[in-house]
Amino acid sequence: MKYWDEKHECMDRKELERLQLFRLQKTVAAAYQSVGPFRQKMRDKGVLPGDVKTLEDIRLLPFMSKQDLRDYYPFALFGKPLSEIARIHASSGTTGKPIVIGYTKNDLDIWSEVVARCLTMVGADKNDIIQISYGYGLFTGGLGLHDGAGKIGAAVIPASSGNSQRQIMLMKDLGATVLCCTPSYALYLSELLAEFGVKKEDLKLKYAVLGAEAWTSGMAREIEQRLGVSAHNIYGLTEVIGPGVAIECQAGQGMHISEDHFLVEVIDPETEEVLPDGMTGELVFTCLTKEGTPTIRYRTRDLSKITKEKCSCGRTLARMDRIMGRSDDMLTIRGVNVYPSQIESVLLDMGQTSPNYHLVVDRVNNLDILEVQMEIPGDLALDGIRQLEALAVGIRRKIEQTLGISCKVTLVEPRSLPRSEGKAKRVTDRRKM
Ligand code: DLL
Repeated sequence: MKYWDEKHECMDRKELERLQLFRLQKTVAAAYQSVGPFRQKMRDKGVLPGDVKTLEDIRLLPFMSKQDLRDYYPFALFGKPLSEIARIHASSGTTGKPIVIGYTKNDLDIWSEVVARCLTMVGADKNDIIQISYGYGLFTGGLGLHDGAGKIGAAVIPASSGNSQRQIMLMKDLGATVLCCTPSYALYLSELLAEFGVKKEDLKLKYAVLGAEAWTSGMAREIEQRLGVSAHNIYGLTEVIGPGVAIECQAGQGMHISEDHFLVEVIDPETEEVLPDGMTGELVFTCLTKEGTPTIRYRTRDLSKITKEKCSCGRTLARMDRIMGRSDDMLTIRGVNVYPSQIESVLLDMGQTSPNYHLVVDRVNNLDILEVQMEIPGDLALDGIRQLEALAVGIRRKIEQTLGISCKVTLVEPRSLPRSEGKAKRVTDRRKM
């Protein structure tokens, strides 16, 4: 099957926009009525739900941020009474209380629908065996993929994250054809496979559905090669719904956003001005059908750009680029803005380097210092000191050329950097400690 929901995935854009406007007006009116803090923000701006007459009028509405979800923790932004809430998910921030999102039964149905769309876009169907190695629990990855995989009728292996040895046993013995996990975990599993002497030919994997953290196309190619899969980038966030907001189809030219449910804008994070298609900025999402926690103009902090050109796969849904970083992950090192993904790209472009790295930023004598710790590729002999030195110098030069900042490159032993079963932690910023 090529499409899960051809009507909405291939809709004429004018028709799609009419549907979006209808749903937007309904969502804004409902939120105005049921969510006190939203009503107050609208009043502060002097806007009424009836002022939204065109899609552009969304610009009249206030933004919503993670801070709002913290300020009104746990339930004040819910749009329905608790008796109508069927599930609660949460996303933990770096500090303090998590943010909490409530889903009605209807929200859960829509979520499984969009994830079913995503899995179909990748090429999966009811004949597949889908191993879900995202964490099950408050994190949306496990249960989000689970319900969508169930909807397409596939056989689901709810492995959850962790216990990597067992993951490999399940994958091999049960003949999983689709692996869902974070890209860094997929890479780690590929290392373990090599260690246990399991070849990709011993597995039945065809597709990997990877997301929840930033990763580069270089890393995607590496995973494809190691696992013998086609790797697809899946995007989403708890505040919007969870995984399934967007995914790469088989054409691999960006991630299709399910725009009949999620209206996207790209803004300049500084001025908050809406940017034209094709320009990089912060993604802002409005959920057009979600009722448990109405989400209007949510500022994601994720940086990307979008195109509305029809894709060669036949879908008219807008496509977003791979996330290049988060505005709050951006490191400012001696005044230069640096995203971890830029360094990842440099490392992978060098060909012979392993994609396991960690960045340490510190301040010594009032000067910012960047250290790039990178594992020595397994195929380089540890005693080949000259070779190692040349590699370190090569990487340092390349980073300096690309980013315009100097750095120290430290090569560490293979497999010595911490591995993650969920989202990888790539940066230690000692300046903030
Ligand atoms: O990570 C939902 C998810 C689960 C997405 C499984 C994909 C697969 P949160 O924990 O709320 O939700 O984190 C959301 O993760 O704002 C991005 O910064 C980042 N993120 C998610 N997907 C991608 C991706 C889930 N494909 C935050 N590429 C988002 C880059 C991603 N970053």
